[in-house]
Amino acid sequence: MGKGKGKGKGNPLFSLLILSLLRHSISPIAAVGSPSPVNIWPKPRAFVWPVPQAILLSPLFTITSPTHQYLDAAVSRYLHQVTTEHHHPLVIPAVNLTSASPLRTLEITVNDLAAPLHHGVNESYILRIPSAGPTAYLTAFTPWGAMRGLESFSQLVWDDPARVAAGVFIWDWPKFEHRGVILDTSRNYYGVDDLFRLIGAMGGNKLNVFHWHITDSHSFPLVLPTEPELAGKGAYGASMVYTAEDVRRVVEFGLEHGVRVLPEIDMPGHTGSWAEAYPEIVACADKFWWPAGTAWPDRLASEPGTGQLNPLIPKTYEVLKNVIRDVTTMFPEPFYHAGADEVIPGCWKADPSIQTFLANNGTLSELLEMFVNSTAPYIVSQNRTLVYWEDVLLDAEIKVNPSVIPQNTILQSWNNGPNNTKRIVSAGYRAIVSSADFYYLDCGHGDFLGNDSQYAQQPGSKPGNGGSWCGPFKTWQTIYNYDITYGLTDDEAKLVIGGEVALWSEQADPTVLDARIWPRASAMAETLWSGNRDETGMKRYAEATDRLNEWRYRMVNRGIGAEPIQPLWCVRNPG
Ligand code: CP6
Repeated sequence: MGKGKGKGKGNPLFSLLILSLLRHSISPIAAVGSPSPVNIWPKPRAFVWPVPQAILLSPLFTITSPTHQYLDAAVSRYLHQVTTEHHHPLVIPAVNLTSASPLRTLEITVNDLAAPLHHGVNESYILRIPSAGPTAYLTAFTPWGAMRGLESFSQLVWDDPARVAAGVFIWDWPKFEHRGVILDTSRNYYGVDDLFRLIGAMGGNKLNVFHWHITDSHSFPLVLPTEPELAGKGAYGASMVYTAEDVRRVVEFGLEHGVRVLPEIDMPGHTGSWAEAYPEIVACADKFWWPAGTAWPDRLASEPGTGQLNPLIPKTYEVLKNVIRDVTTMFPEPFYHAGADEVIPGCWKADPSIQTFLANNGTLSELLEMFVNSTAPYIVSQNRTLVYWEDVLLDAEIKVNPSVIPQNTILQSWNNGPNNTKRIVSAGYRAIVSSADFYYLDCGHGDFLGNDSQYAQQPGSKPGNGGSWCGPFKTWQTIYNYDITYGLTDDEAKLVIGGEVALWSEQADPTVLDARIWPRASAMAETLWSGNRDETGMKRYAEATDRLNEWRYRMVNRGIGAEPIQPLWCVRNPG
């Protein structure tokens, strides 16, 4: 692989000039003459291909780029991919080869090599593949934008010998800055290889945040240097853990794919697993605390005893200080997700010390407020931006006074029925949208025995035990159609930084990981990158079907077990 600086095209003023000219000359969603299935998923903002044709990749094809630790890794990977992938489109594109000699070089220019992979980093790129001439050009402001452009280039390559769409001009940038996937590694364990496969596929879909829901009530798989007992006793087993070295490798892998790794240590609820090491700081960790014969409440994940940290005990904060310090040391990511979802009244009420507090006119909300007040400032002091689940502000029963939540905190909505995203942004907070009605990938797989279930009424049936109650299954179309800023004013919509699909793992583990996530997460990826509407403002999902199907086959060829979205027959019998 050759290295070298591009010439004049590295000049930021030159790029700015192009950008501003383009801004006024083409419609951002114009896609001229793009015959399916020459396809980029997610669809670029501007894709101009006036005369569809292709050019062979030279056997000596190479990619040149400025030296950068992570971009170098991406360049090697993409060079290997485009020269060996030999993707055979389901429908052979009716595109002639140009008579020009093969493409020799993709020349990458980056304006700001020092830009860190942080929230809001510029991910735009311009890709030009001429119809003649030995060189194609990829220009980006940052290495992360260059990675997005490399992915687009790779998706324009097909066949053996490899050829690439030629006479193409692409200018592309994301609609939403935060585009993520949540994976829960507590209910079931996933190996580091599974996480790599997930992060790799995320990069391919231009998703940029891996929200790692590491710990929960069921297991505590993260080995912390100063609190090793939490995993030592709380993990499923000595081999079912993530060491500091594992985390380092996951974070590095993310950087090589333009994916941030955002850790969540859920608290004060969802902490039953902490009681294996520290029973004294966890309320209701006893498996049998729930009153015999009563139904589990809705919205409670199926679990042994949720466990909630006891805010009244000083030892709680001694442990937490170590946990938070260790996590911020292991994860360089400037966002820190501190959970705060689903704090259950019955759990705290079952604890004797808390009963005394309540008997003296204390309230459950005051307890949560005490907890947030004693932890949030410490997280902020570690130079982190806090992320919490919406419950901390919006729960019907246990919520804090907004004054204890720093104003730059980001709140993640998941109960979108009452339009909680609107409530979050009208309180002035930024929001990440993970509506269970659209973005929960585990839905439709659970033991659905809630009160509204047909089975609940039958004699002898057990009360619902939670699991994933959020059926039905969310189809890719449901996900694709969803507008995360629906019902918001323009000003409110500006506070929505993006969305995350979630795979909760009560009924998922590595055997089903790929198929539960892909290609449904791809549907969100396109909606958040370039939207779900065509140039006329209509939802483009009929047109998206063929492209998603093609992209799904390409993912499968890349080793991702994405599930099928239609029978092959549809491709053989188009129209
Ligand atoms: N675990 C945690 C969960 C869920 C949440 N938090 C969850 C709740 C309802 C459904 C699916 C998942 N399993 N820690 C809510 C944010 Cl339907």
